[in-house]
Amino acid sequence: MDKIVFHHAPMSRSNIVHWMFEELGVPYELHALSLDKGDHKKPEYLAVNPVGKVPAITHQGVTITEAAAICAYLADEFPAAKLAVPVGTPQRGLYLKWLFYSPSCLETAMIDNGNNRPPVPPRQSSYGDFDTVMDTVAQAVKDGPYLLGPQFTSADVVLGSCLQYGILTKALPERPEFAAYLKRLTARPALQRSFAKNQALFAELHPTG
Ligand SMILES: N[C@@H](CCC(=O)N[C@@H](CS)C(=O)NCC(=O)O)C(=O)O
Repeated sequence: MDKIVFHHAPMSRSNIVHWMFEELGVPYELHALSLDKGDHKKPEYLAVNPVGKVPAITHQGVTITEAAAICAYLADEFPAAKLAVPVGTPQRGLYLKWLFYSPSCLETAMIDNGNNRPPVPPRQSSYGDFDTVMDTVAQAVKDGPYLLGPQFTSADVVLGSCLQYGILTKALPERPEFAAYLKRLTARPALQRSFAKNQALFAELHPTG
């Protein structure tokens, strides 16, 4: 298999992809960056991703950015892990819908809310209005255990990460449906491993004293 290089800054959006790798259990070469030290704006990394943001992966000569796209790509590349809904399956459309909904609607609503941005007219907004997004996500996760029912997919990695971050930073409300869903996600050994590894990596990159 062609080597996958993972350009990763711990405790950032690239934790989403880190969790994905833990779920997949596939090998990769870690290229660790410190956002605090500005590694992501250095020429070596700008040659990989000219936007200077993480995450990114490089595989088979192609660099892929955007956490959700990377997770979707990896889920398709490694079908044995069953983190994607295969083409030809009716649920595939729902799977893609949640993968796209998270960055384009949930995350945007979260960032607007967290920064107290005045709402734009709902017809122009990609997500409509904040309360509708909250109700939509609550409805989607309330029965569970996952977005697509019994199957855990990369859409849970993407949307669950956003939800977890938003609640932690108080940019999203604590709703019982969110709490129950996050409890199910944080019980996953892959997420627990990812969190522990990212804490250790962050400490290694940012020694104190
Ligand atoms: N839309 C991108 C956003 C990536 C992004 O904004 N990453 C942040 C880390 S959380 C970053 O690299 N920030 C550094 C900067 O912009 O200087 C994705 O979902 O992957």
